[in-house]
Amino acid sequence: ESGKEKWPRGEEKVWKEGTRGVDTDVTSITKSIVNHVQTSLARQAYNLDDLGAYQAAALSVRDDLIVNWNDTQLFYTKKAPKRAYYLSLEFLMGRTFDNALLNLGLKDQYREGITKLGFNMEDLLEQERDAGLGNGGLGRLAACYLDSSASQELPVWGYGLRYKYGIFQQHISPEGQQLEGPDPWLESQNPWELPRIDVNYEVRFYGTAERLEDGRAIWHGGQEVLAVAYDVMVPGCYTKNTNNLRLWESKPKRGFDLMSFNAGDYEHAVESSNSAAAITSVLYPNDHTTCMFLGKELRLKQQYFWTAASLADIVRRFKNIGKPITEFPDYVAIQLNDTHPTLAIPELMRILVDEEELPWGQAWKIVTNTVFYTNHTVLPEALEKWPVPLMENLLPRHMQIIYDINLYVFHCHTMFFLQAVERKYPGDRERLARMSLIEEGYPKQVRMAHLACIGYRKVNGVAELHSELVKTTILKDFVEFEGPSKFSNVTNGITPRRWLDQCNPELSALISKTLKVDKSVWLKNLDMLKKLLPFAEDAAFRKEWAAIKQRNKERLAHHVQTTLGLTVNTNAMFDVQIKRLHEYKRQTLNILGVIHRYLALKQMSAAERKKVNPRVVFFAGKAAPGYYIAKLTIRLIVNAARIINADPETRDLLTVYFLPDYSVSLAEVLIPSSDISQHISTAGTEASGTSNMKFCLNGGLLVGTVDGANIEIAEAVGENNVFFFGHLTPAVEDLRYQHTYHPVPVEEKCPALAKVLDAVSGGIFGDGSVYDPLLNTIRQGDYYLITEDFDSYIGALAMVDEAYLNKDEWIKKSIRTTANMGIFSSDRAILEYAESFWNIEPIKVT
Ligand code: B1N
Repeated sequence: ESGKEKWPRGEEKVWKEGTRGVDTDVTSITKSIVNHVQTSLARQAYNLDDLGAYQAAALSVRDDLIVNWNDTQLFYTKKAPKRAYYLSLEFLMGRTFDNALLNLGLKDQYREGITKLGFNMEDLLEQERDAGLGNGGLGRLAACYLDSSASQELPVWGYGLRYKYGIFQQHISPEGQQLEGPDPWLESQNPWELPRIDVNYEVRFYGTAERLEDGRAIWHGGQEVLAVAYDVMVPGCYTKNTNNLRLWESKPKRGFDLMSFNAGDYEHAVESSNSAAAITSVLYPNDHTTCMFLGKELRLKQQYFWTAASLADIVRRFKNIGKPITEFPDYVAIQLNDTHPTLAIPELMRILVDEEELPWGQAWKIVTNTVFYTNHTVLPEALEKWPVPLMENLLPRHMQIIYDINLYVFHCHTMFFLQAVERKYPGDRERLARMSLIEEGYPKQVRMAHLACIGYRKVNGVAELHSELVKTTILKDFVEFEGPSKFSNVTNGITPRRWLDQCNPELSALISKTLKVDKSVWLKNLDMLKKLLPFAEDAAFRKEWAAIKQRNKERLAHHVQTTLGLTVNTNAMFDVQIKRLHEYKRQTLNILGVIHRYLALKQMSAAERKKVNPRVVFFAGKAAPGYYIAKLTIRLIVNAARIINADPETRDLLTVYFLPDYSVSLAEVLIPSSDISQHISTAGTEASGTSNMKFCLNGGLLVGTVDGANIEIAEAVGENNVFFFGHLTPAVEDLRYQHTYHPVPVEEKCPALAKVLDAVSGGIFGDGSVYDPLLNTIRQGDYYLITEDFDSYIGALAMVDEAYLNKDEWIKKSIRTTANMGIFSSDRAILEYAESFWNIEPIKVT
């Protein structure tokens, strides 16, 4: 990578002749596949199954990716542009094969070649396992940003962890309980990564930190673990630029502890090697629930292991350019995806002060000019805090540095942090305590968001409302202290490659045909979708549009039939809510609404039922394994579905499905089939949401609260094309206060909801008492305000029914929605980061 060596060795002509390009004709492709069958897989035509054929085809595509990847990295090294690094504990990549083929523009050729070899493209695509290295939106956002960085030719690398087990597999027991199984995604070999055994760093834990006279310290003793790099190629769309996602795997520094081994202490020898390997063995399956990490040393170990290895790698690459360390911020920008990598601040300080021997003030200036922080949630339970005793034990030097930052770091390079606060607000002890990096208590805790907020150059939220809330709630004191200029917004985005072209190829083709523009153009300039607007008035176009939606519904029905053996009514409206199970996301509101509908249908005469719109409701999503109420919600959905779907009086008009094991790949089938999708969080709780954008891009209409990116979507597509309901953010605090101090029984507040709750308690879906803990969250306290929003929710769904009766108008709404979604491309978002934060520019590999 250094690019300094003389090359090539030997005869340049011989090297040139041997250099491989990217094969684009069908014959070269089939040759390459057969070659991989024979040599890489050591198999033969007569015993090749779909899995083998997939692997051979994947290896063939991988050869092309490697060529582009290599050229890109060499080009970057030579040009030495400023680079940005995206540090994220989660990258929810999903499958790679289809995406790579589309981005390389080789899908048709591969399809032809694969057919000639006697296989079916769709079957091979199904062989690939999802890379599920994330929980939900935050991890998928990181994956979309990588796709956009490469597609927009920006020099951006991702850094993450190579978990041996990704997000757990979800099974649903016959009683409706979620059961978790491991996700051994690396069981069959992964063609999309390149092991880089030679790229490795030692990472230290525990031990002691000895302060020296000159302000430096020496950290020694403890345990050393090896971080080994695995590189995942990230191809841009219709460009040679292929970026890198570097994932770290932990390994024992030596195979095992030889001393103990020789002394006959085999157990101790193996134990220490196991504890090193454990660091990257599994993704933590909790999102938003930091309380579930509390005191989890392994999670803190993951965070440090990953930040330390990534920073060592970044610093080494910078040093290869040969510039003085003071110019670090001119060549490097580091974006921290939430507070998970906040240890980057004390770690970079440690490198600069202890190893590079810079004075503290100069080091601090470098750090605060390099690092940027994105906040993804204002939920108080999600704010990371680490117990001081745990930190002191695991990372003694970093704890010293954090204390130093708190007390001695001059803010704005002139004063100590707390001293500066004290001076600005004399005598305001409360404020001082609120703002300190250390929260008093037993034990004391380090507040990672505060550390992030003083160590970073810019702080941003992920949608307009959320960025405002960050400034007025969790970081209010900091905004008052420093002024608002450091705080800004970049509204999230999604990649139209995966979330339109790949998951909805027919719609993509219709768009290209209608706009008379090749998809390689509009997929990278998504605002061009606006040109679809006039076609909403074109009856023939509407017919094609509707037919594609219908075929996507049938594709989903086929999927449900083959995986679950259930027959879905494709003449019904498809109503979808797919996301992590969480009280704030209010899947409970949805299922209670479904039950309300069911009870209403039961009351109707046969004649009345004839006028009702058939509806199929889909749910999918995982619950954190320790999140009892979320798991109970799944149980209610599954058992309600069982009874409702079996009722001969209503089943033509209402059915409910909980699709197990939600994943990126399942989302790709669900999203293009939706007529409506639900994004119904309590106002002020969903930072942005990104699946809302995916549904709307595919012409599904949005039912939602005035929250997160829903607001900006409505602004873009027109409020008459979305179905809003519920209280607004400013009302939430007041309502919660009333619920706590002046509670009114549900029967009075919302009789319609009370009936539904009584039906569930009464046992129409089996033993009603099972659901008491869930129903009591509504009856008492109702923190997420289901009683407050229920009536307007039911009202919104009634408006949906009415609107759906006029099919022509409905399709127009659908077309207009898609046409106006251009600004939610992650290309727009990543260019905002590049221009206003990182100060990096596109650089086209030639
Ligand atoms: O990040 C997404 C947003 O679109 C969602 O609204 C937001 O809920 C999500 C701790 C999180 N916020 N916080 C997390 C994930 C894992 C974890 O360990 C917190 N995820 C979000 C993208 O901006």
